[in-house]
Amino acid sequence: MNQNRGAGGRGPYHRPELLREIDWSEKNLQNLKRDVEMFVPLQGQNQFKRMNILLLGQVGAGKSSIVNTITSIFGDYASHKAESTSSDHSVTRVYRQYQIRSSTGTDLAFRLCDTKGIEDGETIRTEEIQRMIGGEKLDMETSEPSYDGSSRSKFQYWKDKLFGFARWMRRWIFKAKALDINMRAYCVVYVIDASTLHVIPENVANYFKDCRKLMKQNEGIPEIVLLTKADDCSTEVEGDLKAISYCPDIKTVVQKVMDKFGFHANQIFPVVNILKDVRVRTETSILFLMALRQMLFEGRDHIRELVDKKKINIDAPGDHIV
Ligand SMILES: Nc1nc2c(ncn2[C@@H]2O[C@H](COP(=O)(O)OP(=O)(O)O)[C@@H](O)[C@H]2O)c(=O)[nH]1
Ligand SMILES: [Mg+2]
Repeated sequence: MNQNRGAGGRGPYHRPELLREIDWSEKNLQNLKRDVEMFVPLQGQNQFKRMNILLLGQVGAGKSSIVNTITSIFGDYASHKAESTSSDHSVTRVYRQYQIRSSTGTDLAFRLCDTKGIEDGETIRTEEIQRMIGGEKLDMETSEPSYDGSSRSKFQYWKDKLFGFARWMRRWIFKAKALDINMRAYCVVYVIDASTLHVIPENVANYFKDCRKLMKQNEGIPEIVLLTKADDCSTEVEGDLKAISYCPDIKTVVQKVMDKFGFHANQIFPVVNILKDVRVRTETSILFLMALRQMLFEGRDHIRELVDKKKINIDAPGDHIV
């Protein structure tokens, strides 16, 4: 019998091409969880406590929900620690780092850094993104994105210069190099709403392009895309999460992200966040853990490269762990 023909042999049968081969078994879930729980940023170097993962994207794309989903996967209950919003205005007002813990309460070796996100019509200066990558603690309280040159007043310009100089002095005085290594981001995640990609505002698209350039300039920080709300752009996925690996609608969105922003397919992970669920479903966990493992492993390779190139000094005197 011809394998390429559908039931009844009425015409050619095309099995939808898989986006990514996914093993949905409980065993795979346990393996993925173990890989993430055992992760250390740099083997044999306990100065390196945590690897920071920076979440960037539009307000409402699902960044805070991602923090909640990942917290829930390890906590074995649905957590809503990171405040998620249903309006167009962000409730994540500042840059916030979330320490993820296992169900036994031990700190895992990575942190998710939730950002306010870009709003429709807003322009974020690249210096602001650069500071987010650097994870400067000072900015945690003040990382409200600012507007670019055209709308910046002279006063704002000199104020920024003064604060920049103060930050430089602080670093120089306190030799806070180790603060930097534990605060910096070693992987960046672009959070994109799959259901509204076709109407993504121009400023948001430009923001992603600027970010990509900046990551290249920063020794090629690894980049991953989390394509959220896959359930909102495909009824098939809404009914059965497993359809995410072959559904043509999802494949189309992935292709669009590749074309628009120049990502490779293996950098893009379609996901669905937990929203009202009481427990995290196995399929949800597998999708997120696959993405998370990729972020951690790529981040670790990046850290090794930085150490080899002497771009970070893990033995700097005066180091202190954050
Ligand atoms: N259907 C669906 N809704 C989602 C998903 N992720 C987030 N949302 C909803 O999108 C809205 C914005 O989410 P939020 O996490 O606050 O976005 P943030 O502004 O990027 O932090 C909230 O109403 C969420 O419930 C998802 O995967 N599927
Ligand atoms: Mg948020």
